[in-house]
Amino acid sequence: MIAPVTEQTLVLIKPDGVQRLLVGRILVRYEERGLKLVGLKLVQVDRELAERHYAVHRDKPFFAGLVEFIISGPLVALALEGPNAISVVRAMNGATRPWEAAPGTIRADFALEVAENIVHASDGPGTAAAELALWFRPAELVAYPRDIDRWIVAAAE
Ligand code: IDP
Ligand code: MG
Repeated sequence: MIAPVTEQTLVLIKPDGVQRLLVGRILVRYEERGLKLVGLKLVQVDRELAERHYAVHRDKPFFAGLVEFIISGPLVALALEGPNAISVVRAMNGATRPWEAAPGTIRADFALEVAENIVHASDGPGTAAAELALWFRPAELVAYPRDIDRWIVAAAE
């Protein structure tokens, strides 16, 4: 058996998800998959945090619009943990462009346009660590046991 790597990743349910009353329906997907909620908050983002979060896109033509969108209303920040959580969540979210996202993914099910594509997720171990530190103070990430994990996470050999 390939030993899974336990990872943590950052998810944002963007302002369009909050305004369209989709927070619960999106959260339940991650929960039902078995991912563990280790951080959760509603945030009215300021411009500085938005620009830091999307700093990698600073030179892209859509950067200004992206920042305006992400500060246009509250969003929900989640920290999720589980085996291979980073790639699992990226796959559940679907392709950046919703019209290219596989059916059954969040973006395919709930979005049509790239600028308003409902969710963000970290794209690798480095960005996950940096984004979790950007969005959550250490004390806001909670370590706790879940009894259900014996049915979800394989025991280490
Ligand atoms: P990702 O969110 O799937 O990781 P990125 O390429 O990192 O995709 O882009 C970050 C976000 O910027 C996207 O989720 C989307 O909201 C927005 N974005 C990406 N490309 C475009 C574009 O061509 N026009 C407008 N917005 C875009
Ligand atoms: Mg990205």
